[in-house]
Amino acid sequence: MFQVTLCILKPDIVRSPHLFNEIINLILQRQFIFIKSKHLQLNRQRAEEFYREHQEKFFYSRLVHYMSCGPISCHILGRENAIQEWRSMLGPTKVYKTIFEAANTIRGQHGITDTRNCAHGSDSIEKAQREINFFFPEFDMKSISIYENISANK
Ligand code: DGI
Repeated sequence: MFQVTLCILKPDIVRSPHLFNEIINLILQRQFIFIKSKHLQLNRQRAEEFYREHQEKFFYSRLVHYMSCGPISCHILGRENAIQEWRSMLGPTKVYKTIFEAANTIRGQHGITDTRNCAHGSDSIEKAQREINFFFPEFDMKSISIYENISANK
């Protein structure tokens, strides 16, 4: 099934043009299409809102600090099974786990710590909708079929 997902390249990636280009190329090689892209910097309040499901967790404060410490790059990605495909390219949330099971993933290659894990991907259809709406409120989910056709003709 054709799906859309939210991809965020976090501050450590955006501040390195070399890594940024490398990851964009990897995404293109895996047959994703870039439907919309935005560079922006979250303020603390917006970062808190994006991660509010984690507000009771011990890492919340450092997560919010990290996500608002510099520009991030947000993308709506589309392809067949986009949510799971992008998550599997990303690798596990916790970077230490990549040492054993997923060294050859984006987090395995470029994640620095569990907080600074370099990139984000939505983990369900509902989350993808909420997260896309958070960064791209102007995006009409009903327009997805247009991108499905573009993707099919690639
Ligand atoms: O969807 P994910 O980003 O893979 O994972 P998530 O929604 O459970 O967590 C959101 C972010 O919070 C994650 O990308 C990094 C951070 N995080 C999650 N678990 C931990 C964590 N940070 C630290 N330091 N320790 C954790 O156990």
